[in-house]
Amino acid sequence: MAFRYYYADRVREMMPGYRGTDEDLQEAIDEISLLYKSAIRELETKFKVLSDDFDKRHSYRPIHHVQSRLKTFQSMMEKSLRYGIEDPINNLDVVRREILDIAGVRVVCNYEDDLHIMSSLLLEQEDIELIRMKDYCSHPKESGYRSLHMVVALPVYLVRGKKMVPVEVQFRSIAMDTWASLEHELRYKNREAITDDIVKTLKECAETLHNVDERMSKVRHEVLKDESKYSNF
Ligand code: 0O2
Repeated sequence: MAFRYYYADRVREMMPGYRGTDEDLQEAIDEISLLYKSAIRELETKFKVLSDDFDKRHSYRPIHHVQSRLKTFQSMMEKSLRYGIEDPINNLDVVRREILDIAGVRVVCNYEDDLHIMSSLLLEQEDIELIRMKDYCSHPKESGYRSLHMVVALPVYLVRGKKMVPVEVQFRSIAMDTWASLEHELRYKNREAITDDIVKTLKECAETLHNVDERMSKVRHEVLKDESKYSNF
């Protein structure tokens, strides 16, 4: 294997107390890496195919870009502890069952309409199993955050058969993504500097961008009104 997600000795330093051998730990880490990276690749391909087909049918690509990430081992362990999983390093099977965003795919669409179309097209696929959905588009978070989150399980075919792997998919419009990326960066840079006034301003910016999203959608429908392009996708 040319490049490893994590080496067992590094993980031992980070999370002392693993009871098995280094080989056992490396095997468990490599399995996580293979399964979740493969599930991400499968999903990315699905979105590429949908985008190509949409372009073929409508000369339009609803997806602006797709971003993917595998959670760092440290972040996986920290979240496990926050979720009350005891001794996560010795209970990696429980971590894999409970932590549903080890693999994450973010689908940034041009308009809000597009993200609903793309999420419906994904859910229609018969190998996709919806585990849960959080609709922060209809019900934004207190911070102003908007996005459609779903956790789906999809099959990854290995030498020894099929494994269903959960992936968190976040669907956003460009405007939603602009706000979330900047806000995330600001929070990450200096958490202490985020005063109540800043929180309020950020929330107002989210509202402004939502307003822009709605107005741009209206303009788009005006421009395309004679074409009924997207009525049946
Ligand atoms: P990263 O690196 O983006 O993944 P759950 O996972 O559902 O058990 P959680 O973590 O509360 O519990 O889920 P939630 O709030 O539905 O989704 C978490 C992810 O959504 C975050 O991941 C962000 O990507 C995004 N998110 C949620 N709220 C906000 C927000 O107010 N601002 C921004 N910018 N993003 C938000 P992580 O864990 O931050 O990391």
